[in-house]
Amino acid sequence: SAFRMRILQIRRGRFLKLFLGVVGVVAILFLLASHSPHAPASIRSAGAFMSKAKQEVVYVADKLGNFEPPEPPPRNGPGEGGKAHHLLPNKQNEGSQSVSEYGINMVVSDEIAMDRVIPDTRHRECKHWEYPEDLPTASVIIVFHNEGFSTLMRTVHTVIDRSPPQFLKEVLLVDDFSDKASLKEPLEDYIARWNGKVRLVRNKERSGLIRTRTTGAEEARGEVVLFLDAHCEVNKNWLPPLLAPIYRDKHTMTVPVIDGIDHDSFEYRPVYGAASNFRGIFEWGMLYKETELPPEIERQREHKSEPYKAPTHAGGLFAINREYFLSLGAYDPGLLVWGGENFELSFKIWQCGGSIEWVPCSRVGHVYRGFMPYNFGKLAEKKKGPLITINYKRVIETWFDDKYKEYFYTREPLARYLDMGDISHQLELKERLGCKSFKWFMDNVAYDMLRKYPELPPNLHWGELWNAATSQCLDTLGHAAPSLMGVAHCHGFGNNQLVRLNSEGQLGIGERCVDADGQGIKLIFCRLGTVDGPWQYDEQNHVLLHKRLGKCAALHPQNNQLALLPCDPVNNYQKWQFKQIVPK
Ligand code: LR7
Ligand code: MN
Repeated sequence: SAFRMRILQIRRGRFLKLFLGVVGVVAILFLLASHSPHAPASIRSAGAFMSKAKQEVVYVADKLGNFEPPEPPPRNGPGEGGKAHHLLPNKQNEGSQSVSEYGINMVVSDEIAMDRVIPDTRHRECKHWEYPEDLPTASVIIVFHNEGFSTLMRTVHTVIDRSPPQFLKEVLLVDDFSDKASLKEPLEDYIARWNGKVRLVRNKERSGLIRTRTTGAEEARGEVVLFLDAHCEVNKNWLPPLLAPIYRDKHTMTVPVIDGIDHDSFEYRPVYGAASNFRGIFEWGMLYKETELPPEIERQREHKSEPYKAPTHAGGLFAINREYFLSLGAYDPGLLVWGGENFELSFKIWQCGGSIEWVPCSRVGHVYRGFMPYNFGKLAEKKKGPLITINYKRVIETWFDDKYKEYFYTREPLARYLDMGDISHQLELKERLGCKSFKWFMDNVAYDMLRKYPELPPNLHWGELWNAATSQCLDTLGHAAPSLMGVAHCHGFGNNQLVRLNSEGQLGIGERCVDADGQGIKLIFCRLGTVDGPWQYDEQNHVLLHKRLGKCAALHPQNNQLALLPCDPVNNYQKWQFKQIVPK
């Protein structure tokens, strides 16, 4: 039946294309005839198509359905239509306070309806797709720690309102040991309105989002587990398109396309246009990135709106067969709190025989916060930064081949010294499941990533870049690129002072690069697809030469600003040394 469904979808597809062409011609003729800027005829034609298409589908199989809901009537009110909402002056203070507490303007959220209408951001083809009537049921799992009440509840409302009830087994809320009063009895009272369709379980201690998701999957009763962050609004007919690829193949994980919701105004806006398709990748420091679907893949697709394979995903929003997820060991239980779990699951799925598909016809809004409003609790004796890097290290040590591990340590040299704990169980699992190499993954799945993030040449030097005249260190000063670099007291923690010079002359700090021009020495975006740079370090004289401009990196004695000056190897203001950073 899986095979049949694919045929059906393809047939539907051809029909759709033909139809869209016909509609186009009809609409143009109509426009020519009526000179009307609006074209009601095309809408009527669409209706005709729907019934015609249904006959066609009924003829082929009686198992497909179109779950498209009726158009909601437009409404007026705060945030309706996905528009930005702004507070009256007397509420603005309270609003800003809530932003510092939640990373989200909860006063704005409180004024917006739970079921506000949001724009349908999907490709126009999407409303014509049909899906099996007997899709698997889903448990929508929302883990939360100290989230705002109305954003959490809006997530639940939209799931209940915009999912065909026969496919929604339950909404499972898993409380990761929140301490806010609003999330105690008030939450229990509120969800009672859904008569058990919304369930709540609570951790007895803080477990972090990764372990809490695993708990949710164990607890869930649906055939598919579908994870959402606690500050989402699912969009029109979001659920069937996520379930259909899993129906076809249980080893497929599906990912909706994420739209943005502004943390301050709640404006709902797509990150990408309806016809542009992106997919998840990463750079060698394991920062998550997205890149346009490679043209050679796009060309092979019949429809802009059909699902496509992707190397990885952002982490928060995805669906997977529950048994399959658990058979993969769910998430590595050694991963702590936040970060890297998206890669762990992605590599595991791909390398061990499954696949990941992004689904353009499933759209979900997510509130992007400017900062993380919570700390990592007792789980993190270490600071957040190292903890996330420890997660990355566990993941790459488990799933990368040696050659690729080296790229991670080149980009993140201090990670070599971090204690990642015991990964023997992960390696056993990889062995037991007979998983493929990382090279296989790179060659077959993530190959286009190298076009942006090529394999890295080794570092010749790395550490703090110490100036002999002032004993200060090169520092980004916490500014985002593009910006002027400065110097500051050497603190030994790395971070904004951890500088790497590779064998191709590229000077890097984190994922950014250092270059210079007449204005000074700058932190810039590295040129995608390249790993080279203009710098050369002279180990005898300790000068840092900018080869292209033929000058040396110098500190101005007067104003302590950085500049390129004619090289003067006896001038201490031009002498730099890479000093080893001792991991703390
Ligand atoms: O200790 C915690 N316990 C929790 O239950 C910390 C957090 N959480 C909850 C939290 O309440 C929220 O519901 O976990 C969920 C995710 O936490 P966020 O919203 O603070 O994470 P994020 O949106 O900043 O980060 C992204 O990366 C994370 C890495 O571990 C998770 O995978 C998030 O789910 C993920 N979010 C998305 O993918 C949404 C799209 C954003 C992008 C890119
Ligand atoms: Mn989030």
